[in-house]
Amino acid sequence: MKNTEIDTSWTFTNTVTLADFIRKNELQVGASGNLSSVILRIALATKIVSRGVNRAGLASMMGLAGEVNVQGEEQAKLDIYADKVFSSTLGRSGYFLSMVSEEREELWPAKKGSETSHYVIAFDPVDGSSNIDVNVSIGTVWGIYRRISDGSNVDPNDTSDFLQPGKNQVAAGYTIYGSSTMFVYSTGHGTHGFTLDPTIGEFILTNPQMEMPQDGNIYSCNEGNYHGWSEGVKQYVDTLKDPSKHASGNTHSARYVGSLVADFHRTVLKGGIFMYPGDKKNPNGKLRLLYECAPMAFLAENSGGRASNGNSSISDLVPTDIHARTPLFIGSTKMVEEVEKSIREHGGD
Ligand code: P6P
Repeated sequence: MKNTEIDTSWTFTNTVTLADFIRKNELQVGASGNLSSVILRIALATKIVSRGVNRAGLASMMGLAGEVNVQGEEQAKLDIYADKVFSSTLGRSGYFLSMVSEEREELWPAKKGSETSHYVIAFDPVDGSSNIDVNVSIGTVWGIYRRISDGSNVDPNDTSDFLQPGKNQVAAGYTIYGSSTMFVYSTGHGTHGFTLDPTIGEFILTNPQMEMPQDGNIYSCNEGNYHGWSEGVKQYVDTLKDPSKHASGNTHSARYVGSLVADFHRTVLKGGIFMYPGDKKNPNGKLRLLYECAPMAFLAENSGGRASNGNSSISDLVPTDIHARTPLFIGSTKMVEEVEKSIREHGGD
């Protein structure tokens, strides 16, 4: 080989990294570049968490940390680890004024936040952490808003930056730590999925412009709560279990992982409906609006799906507090509309 030639055999063809894709999109939508840098920072944080998740068993990161979070839920060691990774990696970026985490009672100022920080971020560092010790997929969920406060200081009691409807998100996403680690996000221009190639440490574009099927035959809910559900929800689920009661006459399959990120990811790819309804004991259900339901609703809508609290769009709801809960019905538009109709006809509480 002449010494003027370079060996290009190592280059990959049709390999689009997250950074390539974000920069190309940024040019197309005339973005400032700040949001692009933020998303790449989030991707870095989830790569670090992914390494922790994959080594959990080896690094004695399994099991409970012996503490309880604001939700009254026992914290797993990975919850605390992931919360620290996110808060430090993103907090030092300078892009965020303040942050909210499922693992912390109050919002707190980002390390390098200032009046020049345009955004605030809410995240669930490890969703589904009860599945960690049994090696079932778990995930991180996040949503970003433009701040509406003047940014002069961060008062933990001033939650106005976070009490915005989900449709105000400038970006949202999740990372699923499963058989592979996938980064899925949207900035309002479609929902796109990337798979981590750990040999090069890059998220590679594998699912551009994800399109959720408009209808489906999979339903996902914890039927152990059936007797506490409203009549409308019960009647809808009954039609899914008995083809003679369903307008289509089709049979349906039940799939429930017990990790919102895993159940939602399957729903985006295969269609269907995920439901966490309210019940007699918890009328607002279990899932949190700000850092679980609103980001998933943003992603669902950007892939052609729908997300509802049973009566109205999740994306229109304004949280009453940073840890507010909401019933969630999310997935194929036709199926979400069916359950909304059943609730209207047979009662929703
Ligand atoms: P249940 C995990 O704890 C979580 O917050 C979501 O990831 C999941 O969808 C839901 O709770 C599962 O709740 O009551 O069915 O165990």
